[in-house]
This record gives sequence, structure tokens and C-alpha cells, in this order.
Amino acid sequence: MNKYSIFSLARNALSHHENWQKAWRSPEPKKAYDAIIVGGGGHGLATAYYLASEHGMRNIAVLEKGWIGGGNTGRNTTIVRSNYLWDESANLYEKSMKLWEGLSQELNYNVMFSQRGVYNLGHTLQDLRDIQRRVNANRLNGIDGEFVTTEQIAERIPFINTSPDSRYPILGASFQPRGGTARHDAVAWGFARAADSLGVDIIQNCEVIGIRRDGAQVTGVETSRGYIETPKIGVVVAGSTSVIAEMAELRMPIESHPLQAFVSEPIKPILDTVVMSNAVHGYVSQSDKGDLVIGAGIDGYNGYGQRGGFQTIEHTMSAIMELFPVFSRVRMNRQWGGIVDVCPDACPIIGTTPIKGLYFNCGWGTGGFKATPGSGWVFAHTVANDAPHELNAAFSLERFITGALIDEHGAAGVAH
Ligand code: FAD
Ligand code: PYC
Repeated sequence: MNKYSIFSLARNALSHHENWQKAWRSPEPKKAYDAIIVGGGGHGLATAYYLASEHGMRNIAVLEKGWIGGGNTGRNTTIVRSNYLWDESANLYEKSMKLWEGLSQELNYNVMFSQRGVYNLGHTLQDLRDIQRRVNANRLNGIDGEFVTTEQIAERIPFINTSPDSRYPILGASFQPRGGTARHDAVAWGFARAADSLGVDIIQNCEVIGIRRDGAQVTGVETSRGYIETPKIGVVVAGSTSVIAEMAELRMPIESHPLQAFVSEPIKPILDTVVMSNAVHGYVSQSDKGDLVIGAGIDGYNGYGQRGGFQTIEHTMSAIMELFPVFSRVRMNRQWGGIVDVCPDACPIIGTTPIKGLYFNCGWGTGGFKATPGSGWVFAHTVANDAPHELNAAFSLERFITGALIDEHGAAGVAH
């Protein structure tokens, strides 16, 4: 540490943060942009970043109704993996995984990507068949996947309950060594700072309340801060997708549900990997701070409340107790919910719409955090070229007309 950093440390320690440099600007909205991204979550910010960095589009804005990362990006449990069954999804999520692997360097911002491995447990013979099929499919796609036995799980995680007498005994698991976790806020902040430095306007507290069209071509957005003209609108608003779609007289095959998460008091490091069980409905990892980060399946009813019901809390806690009796005396600190956008085939929609200049990126449901960089990368391509990239071509809205669905319920990791 040199004398300048010592002075800087002392000044900032005494300054209550007022001298900190801003990581991005807070510009007034311009009258017109070449493209507007609606939604300042990770996906929207990543889209803007790749539009600027890969496609040279710099006169663009991200409009966020609240604060960036305040939606599902800042509410999720940060699990990253790419072990999906079908080629289309495996290729898309693996593109994302490769981007994760270089993301801190790319953004010059530590997103704390930690490849600590992800276990998806199986508790029935059918689970095991599905897991083995998925692991084999992953390996054919060059994705690291392993089938692990109960004994191997017990060796790696000695305090997990592998008793054959439990309600749903653990019979095996898939393991993806390159899977893991990342720091959710840092992903939003890193993309925001990098996009801003390329000239992208990030405008918070700016809600889109209408979409204007001239015939079949979009011409701009009405916002809580006035009208803004643009020929291209990329909508990336997760649980609010149907609300924006209605503004453009479109109906999307999306249901909005609450999905809850929980964190415990911080405890000493005990769990150095991620464990998920779709059958008992619980998953857990441990943050660097020491909290157990816990989640489960969606709340079954539709809703826009960022809360969720008590029965899911009870169900999740009993699942975690069953898997990890050792956690029974850990106290839970906080609980919250996000609104997830669930598609009938548990896969996203990323593409053009029947309205020219209007693009949607949605339907990530319970599993879009892991896709953040890849989703932004392919959506930027789609918005810039008015056509999908080959990696997202299959994830079109038309698949609900043609019937070419990609059923990933088995790989979703979280029941929905
Ligand atoms: P968001 O981060 O929700 O961003 C959308 C933004 O749009 C919001 O900030 C919102 O304010 C804004 N917006 C909405 N309407 C408007 C409007 N009219 N005008 C302007 N802005 C608007 N995925 C994983 O891969 N791994 C996990 O472990 C995982 N765990 C999860 C746990 C929970 C509890 C939840 C809720 C989700 C989880 N997910 C997980 C899913 C993941 O969080 C989402 O798929 C992903 O974060 C979606 O990112 P996004 O940028 O599309 O959406
Ligand atoms: O998709 O891996 C996932 C996931 C974990 C927790 C919520 N979603």
C-alpha cells in the first residue's frame, strides 16, 4: 500500500462515503435513442453492454422503473450451471457459462464467480434414470457432468443425510463441477458500469407505461419521465412481461408467480458446494459471509407480490432439515420473494415479435440468473440484427404456434 492509498483510505473512512466516485452516470433521458432496453435487471444491462461492445450501438438507453438489479437479479439465490437436457438449451446455457468464466476480466469488476460445483440430487429410480440421461446428454454436448453415487455424496458432504431410512433417501445425483455461484448485485453493477463507460444511458426511476406504434412498427415509449422516440425496443422485465406485452396488444404464454428465498444467520464455513433437490423441494449453498442461502419451488398461485406464502416457507424448511439435520438449530434471518415469468415448457422466449422493432426476452422463470451474460449476448445480436442468433433461434415466440417446444422441466432444478 503506498502513501496515496493510505490517504485515500483514511479520507474515505472519515467521509461517510460522500467522496466515492460514481460507478455510472444518472443522465436525463434524451428525446430519442437508436434502441431502448426496458428493464434494468442483469439481462437488460447485459444486453445494453453487448449492444455497445459487440454491435457498436452506443446511442441507447436502459429504462428501469426502480433501481437497477432491484428485481429478480437482486433477489435470486445465484446458482449458475449449464447442465440442461436438450441441445438447444445446453448450448445456450453453456455459452453463458463460458462468458461467466471470463466475466470479471471482461467487465473489470469482480462478480465473485465461484465454481464450487452443483449437485442435483435424485430420490427415486425415475429421478436416477432422468439424471443419467441428462448427464449423458450433457457430455455429448461437451458439458462437464458426472453421475455420483450416494457413497460419493457422503464422502464429499459428510453431514448430508444419506440414511436409507429417510422419507426420500438420496439415491444419487448429477454433479457439474464448473457450476457454482456468483454475486448477484455485482453482476448488475459490473454490467452497468461497463455499459455506461461505452456511452449507454442508464435511467433509473423511469417506468415504461406505454408503447407507441405507427402501424406495425414501434416508434417510441411513454414513460413516467415523458415520451422517448426509438425504432427498437428490447423488453427484459421478467415477471412484468405480460404487463408490457399488453401495452403492445400482445399476449405472451407467461404466468407470473412468486418465488421465495431465505438466508440464515451467518455461520462458520461448512458447505463448500451447492446442493439442490427438486424432489423434496429445497436447495442450499453458503455465501462467503457465512449465511445459508436457501430456496424452493414457486408458490403455486399467480401474483405480483414480492413475498410468497407461509406454506412454502414451512415446506422448504422441512426439506432442508430432512437433507441437513445438522442445520436444525441455525436461525433464519430473512425471507423475500421475486416475481418469476414462467413459460409452459420451462424455457425462455428470446426473439422478435409480430411488431417490427419490438423484441422480448422473458420466460426465464426460476432459472435465468445463470443465463445473464449469455442471454444479454444473444439478445443484443437479435436487437442489433433484427433476427435471432443461431443460439436463440429455437427460443422464438413461434414455437408456441408450431409446437416445437423445448421441455426443460426436468432440468429446471426448481419445481414449477
Ligand atoms: P429482473 O432482474 O427482474 O429485471 C427486470 C427489471 O425490469 C426489474 O428491475 C424491474 O423493476 C424492471 N421493470 C419491470 N417493469 C418495468 C417497466 N414497466 N418499466 C421499466 N422497468 C420495468 N436463477 C438462477 O439461474 N439461479 C438461481 O439460483 C435463481 N434463484 C432464484 C431465486 C429467487 C427467489 C428468484 C425470484 C429467482 C431466481 N432465479 C434464479 C431466477 C433469476 O433471478 C431470474 O431469471 C433473472 O434474475 C431474471 O433477470 P432479469 O434481468 O430478466 O429480471
Ligand atoms: O435454475 O439452478 C437453478 C435455480 C436454482 C435456484 C433457483 N433456480
